[in-house]
Amino acid sequence: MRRTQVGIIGCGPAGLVLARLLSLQGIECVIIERQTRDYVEARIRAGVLEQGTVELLRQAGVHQRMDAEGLPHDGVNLAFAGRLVRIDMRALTARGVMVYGQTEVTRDLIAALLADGLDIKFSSPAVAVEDFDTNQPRIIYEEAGQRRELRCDFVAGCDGSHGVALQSVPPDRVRAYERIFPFGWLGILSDVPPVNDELIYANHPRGFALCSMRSPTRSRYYIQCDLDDRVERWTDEMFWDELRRRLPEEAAERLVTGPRLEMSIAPLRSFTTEPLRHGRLFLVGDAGHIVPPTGAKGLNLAVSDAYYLATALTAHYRENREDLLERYSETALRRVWAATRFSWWLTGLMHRFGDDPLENRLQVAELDYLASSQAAQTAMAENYVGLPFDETFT
Ligand code: RFL
Ligand code: PHB
Repeated sequence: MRRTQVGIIGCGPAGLVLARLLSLQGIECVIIERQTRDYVEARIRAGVLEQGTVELLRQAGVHQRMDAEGLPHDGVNLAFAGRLVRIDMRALTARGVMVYGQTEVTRDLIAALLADGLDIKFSSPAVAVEDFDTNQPRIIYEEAGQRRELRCDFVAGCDGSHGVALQSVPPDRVRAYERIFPFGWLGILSDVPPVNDELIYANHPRGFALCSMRSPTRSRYYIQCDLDDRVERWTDEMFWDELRRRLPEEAAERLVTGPRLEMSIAPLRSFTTEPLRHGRLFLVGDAGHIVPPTGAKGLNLAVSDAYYLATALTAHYRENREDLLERYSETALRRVWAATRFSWWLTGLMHRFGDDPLENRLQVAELDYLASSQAAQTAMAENYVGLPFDETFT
């Protein structure tokens, strides 16, 4: 049976950042990942890094490609009622965001960890976490069809929204808060230049639209769709036509279209579990909470959770301290709830919820206020660039 200090389930941003921060402190860990390396490195997901995430990746020494290829953004745009309003994040908060795909962050971290000799067991699904109320929790997993065990000091459940870490906890010890939004996002990735050099979030009576990007030659666009919609129903042409209709005229005229590299539908869901710690099992990232993608918080929360847990584990191994491990759940959750509130607010402001035209008038009234109020813009900008990490957590 294999032994390690910290057993990490999941090779997404949460597991990878945690492993990197622990390795830099000389704390031994092993990652157990269900999928192959190719699969993990090809997954297309989030695209916007908060300033705190960028700074953390720099401190972790995985920033070379991000700083060379990422696109720093100082502003973000809101389109509504034929208008386009720019929120100048830099002027309002002295901070910004970086557009650099989650796919690239994942690749950079995997390369750095493997170069350091970290053991990542790909194609090895975890099936359960056991004995987490003792000092010797175990991850039960499969490797090449064989049942195996990893004995650990601590287990980090970084296994995403349907992971086994949370499922291993008896339901009566978990409090869950869930909201399923009555729509999804249909997304396209295409090698065409982005319609705008900054993101545009568009409120339109036909439904929400988002213009994002991965590089100066690769665009990522989303349109709100019904929950029961299917990708097979959409040709590329239909997608571009619908997107164009939801954008302000000046942007619609500039839109360059092309064939899809990928098209997929993501449902919008908010889900938070409390607490994020069960004995020696810690939930990190999507394993403990999901936010709707409006506001681009999911990946950034995975990173801040990983930062807090790495800090707490370092204090445990270096200084024999338990206080930060005890504060992990409460500290991480405060940031999670702040981002959940922001994502819920922006989702509510920008999407079509039903047929009642009153709703869109109220949304436009709020957007109008936002356009005219520096206080309202500052509040939005502070949340968009990312709220600060808790500085007392040291
Ligand atoms: P991840 O990235 O889902 O990684 C979890 C990892 O755990 C593995 N795993 C297991 N491994 C071993 N044994 C098991 N039993 C396992 N079960 C699962 C999985 O294969 C995976 O490698 O979670 P993490 O690290 O917490 O990171 C969170 C972010 O990935 C997530 O918040 C965002 O990507 C959410 N999200 C988006 N966020 C945005 O801000 N903007 C977006 O546009 C956006 N698009 C998305 C998304 C999430 C999606 N999911 C989860 C389906 C699009 C999709 C499709
Ligand atoms: C993306 O580029 O995929 C993206 C950007 C901003 C969001 C969500 C997704 O709010």
